[in-house]
Amino acid sequence: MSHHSENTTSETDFAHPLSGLGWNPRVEAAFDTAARSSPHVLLPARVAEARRGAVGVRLPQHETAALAPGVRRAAEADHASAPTSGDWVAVRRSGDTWLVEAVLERTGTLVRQGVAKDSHDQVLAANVDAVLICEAADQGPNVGRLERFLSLAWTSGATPVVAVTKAELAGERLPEVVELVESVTTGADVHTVSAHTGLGLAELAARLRPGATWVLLGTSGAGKSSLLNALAGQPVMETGEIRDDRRGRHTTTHRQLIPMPGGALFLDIPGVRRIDVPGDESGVDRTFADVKALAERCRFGDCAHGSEPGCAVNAAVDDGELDARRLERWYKLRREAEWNRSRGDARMRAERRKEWKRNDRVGREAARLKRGY
Ligand SMILES: Nc1nc2c(ncn2[C@@H]2O[C@H](COP(=O)(O)OP(=O)(O)OP(=O)(O)O)[C@@H](O)[C@H]2O)c(=O)[nH]1
Ligand SMILES: [Mg+2]
Ligand SMILES: [Zn+2]
Repeated sequence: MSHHSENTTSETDFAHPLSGLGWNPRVEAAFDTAARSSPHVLLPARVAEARRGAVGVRLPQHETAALAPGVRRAAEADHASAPTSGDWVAVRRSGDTWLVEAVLERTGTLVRQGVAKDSHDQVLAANVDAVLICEAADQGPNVGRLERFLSLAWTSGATPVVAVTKAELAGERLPEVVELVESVTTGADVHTVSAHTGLGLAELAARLRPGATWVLLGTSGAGKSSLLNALAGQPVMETGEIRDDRRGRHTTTHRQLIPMPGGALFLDIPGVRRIDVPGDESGVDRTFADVKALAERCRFGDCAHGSEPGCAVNAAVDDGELDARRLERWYKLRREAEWNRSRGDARMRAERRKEWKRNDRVGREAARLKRGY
């Protein structure tokens, strides 16, 4: 590249080809580290869709990449390390296929905890800056669910933003719905939007910084894909009717990364019915920051908010300043987070034990071979 035209060439002419996918100095540094330690020529790419054993990447052109043996082994040992939507990866060309050689270090990871006995944590989205939680105005709102989504979002390290969707369907109830949503949304903004009438879209669009990655979180039928289409100004995702049997239809069946006209990126994911709070109380406490702040004003540092004198939490409930049900939900989610953490620890112990046994077997086998019988 010649430099004599410096005066007439703007900096953006030299923009990285991946800048439209959220490429930034942090990712660049992570990629350089991966590239230096590999004997191959590697290229950076972003995962748009994760499939079984392969990923759809953007380089920026769409390609399918298989997992290199090292990445595959790591993914088998720890499912959470498998490349997932939003991940930055280092790929290389091998014959006529692409191979993912490394998954670059993540920030802002939305993880759905697996609490069933043999389930694994599922990384829903990697490298997200903001989580847009969608709650339909005509179906509630369900504040308990919202608190769960908020807890998950806070734990991810990304910024939660709440969208009250399908606003026009709430009719006269809209102010009441929004007020209820706001009453459980501490420290996050609430946007009232309608994909059909266009209400609130400009305000929301104004928040979408170029290069920032947003993930949509909400139940099936909450209007996530419709909102995405409305923000994009054109159909980028399929949307669908909600089925009457209340099971939802899951119009969006796999996660997808969509670059938006203004330069932001959106990860549309299938609706989530139930969210277990992560085994990390910090997200829950952040969600209930208002209640936690009250608790810090109790007379006794170890106040259990029972019948202790000088309990600021109970005083707030008595004054009608704090909804007793919200307090109950805080306790419940904290207990659940604790329980999930212990489950996670137990699972990790069991996995480690399995690993030891395996190594032990391999060791015995090696010794047997050495002895020659
Ligand atoms: N009246 C009205 N209907 C809406 C609005 N937004 C979405 N809908 C409808 O709600 C239904 C579900 O919308 P989707 O965008 O497919 O919902 P989703 O959250 O992406 O659902 P999944 O992909 O299954 O997770 C569709 O019938 C939409 O037309 C809105 O602002 N107003
Ligand atoms: Mg959808
Ligand atoms: Zn107290």
